[in-house]
Amino acid sequence: MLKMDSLLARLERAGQSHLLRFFDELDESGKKALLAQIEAIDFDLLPELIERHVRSNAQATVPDDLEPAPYYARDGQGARPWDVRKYRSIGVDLLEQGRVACFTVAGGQGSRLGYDGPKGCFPTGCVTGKSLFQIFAEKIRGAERTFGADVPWYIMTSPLNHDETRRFFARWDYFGLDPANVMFFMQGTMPSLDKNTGQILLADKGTIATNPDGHGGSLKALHVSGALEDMKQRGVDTISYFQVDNPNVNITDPVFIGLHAAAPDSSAEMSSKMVPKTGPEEKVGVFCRSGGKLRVIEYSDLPCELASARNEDGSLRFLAGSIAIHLISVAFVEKINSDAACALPYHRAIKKVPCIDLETGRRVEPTEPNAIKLERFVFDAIPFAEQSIVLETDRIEEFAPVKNATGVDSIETSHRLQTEKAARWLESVGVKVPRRDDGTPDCVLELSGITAIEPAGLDRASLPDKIEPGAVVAI
Ligand code: UD2
Repeated sequence: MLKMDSLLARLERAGQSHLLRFFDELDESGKKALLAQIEAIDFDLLPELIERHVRSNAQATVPDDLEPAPYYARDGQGARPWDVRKYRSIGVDLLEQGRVACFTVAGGQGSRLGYDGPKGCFPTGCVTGKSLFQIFAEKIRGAERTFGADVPWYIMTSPLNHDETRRFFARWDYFGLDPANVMFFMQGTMPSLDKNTGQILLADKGTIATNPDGHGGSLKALHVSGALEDMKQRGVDTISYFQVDNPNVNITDPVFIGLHAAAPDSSAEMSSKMVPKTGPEEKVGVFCRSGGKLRVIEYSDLPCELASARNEDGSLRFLAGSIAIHLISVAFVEKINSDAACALPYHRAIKKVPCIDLETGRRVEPTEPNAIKLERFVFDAIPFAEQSIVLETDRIEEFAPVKNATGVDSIETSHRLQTEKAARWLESVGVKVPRRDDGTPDCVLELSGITAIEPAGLDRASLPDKIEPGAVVAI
């Protein structure tokens, strides 16, 4: 009873006592479940978050000293030349020693694609329709063969898709990977808040409405799930982080790994890849510098005049687009988890969240956005690194995201980019690929990671001499 009284007092202090409004209507197990959910909420932090993100709706401000971030040009040339071969060989060594793990943030659903299921299960291969998970699994198999070492794979799910993701892997026999090397864990959640009052919404009388806490939650989830400990036991010290929506990503890039580990201006804590933005309006964060630190400003927070500012040669001043590919050291994730000064900020998004009307007790399906979701972004960890570097990569080689049902970043654009990448790789070893007048391949091509993880890994003898116009080929 005492416990109940103190809980009620805590809720009242936080302005959240409505969470117990229907408590007496719940059966014993329902009561227990609700109390457990309430206990999991950080009531020390919540009032400040509500003040900042609901009451005052503080707009993100960009620092006055914001300037474009320097980056390593991918060919080793540019403002600061570097020895691509040297860093590649450092990266190869680390891969051969089994010190690199893959990490996919896969908490999202395919809803923007009109797909009802975990995004990683979405059929994406442009010829075979392989799922995103299968595409990554085959790259891991190719990497394990190439480097002669295990590449453990950690997959962060969310409560929305954890069980379904695990069932999918079991149904597909882990796509040929050793199940002992594939680990799943769930990300955390945050309570969803009423956008006018800041009150936590109830999904039903005994359940708090929650949302996944953003991919930034992955740094905490790696720790609390035991994944970090598992990595250490395996001798892994470097995490190759990528999003579930990008089938073209090079998940074990020796050059990037070597540069991250050994570049003179890298503290080997958190490094990133960039592609030059296609234009001011492209929806990717931008690498910037301020106060001597590298950071990403999300596209929605970058003022228009900065997003569209140009250099004398006409190029975008803030050119370096973040494609959410990072290398993160195990030690850095530990630092983020143990040092309170490294807490990642929350960002707000306004969404429609079905909830219980507190007056009537009936469930409401909102027609307008009614809720604030609070999320953390992984790139907000970058300024906590002592020194962080950015490596330029080629858009076609590494960025073919599947985000929307049609238009930009859709399955159609991804298929085109997958084909172009495969065409380039085949041409690099002398296979003739038919091209249209505008230069685009006159065929559909898909290359599995099992076949090769880089052009040099292609076995010329097992490839055809040429691809026929209009052919649809998976290799
Ligand atoms: C993200 C980046 C953007 C750019 C772009 C490249 C943010 C805020 N923006 O935009 O700057 O780099 O990607 O493609 O990150 N996820 C979880 N749990 C969550 C939320 C997201 O696992 O709680 C995963 C999700 O499954 C996906 C990834 O994070 O793999 C990206 O999430 P998104 O689709 O919300 O990000 P997007 O495309 O708006």
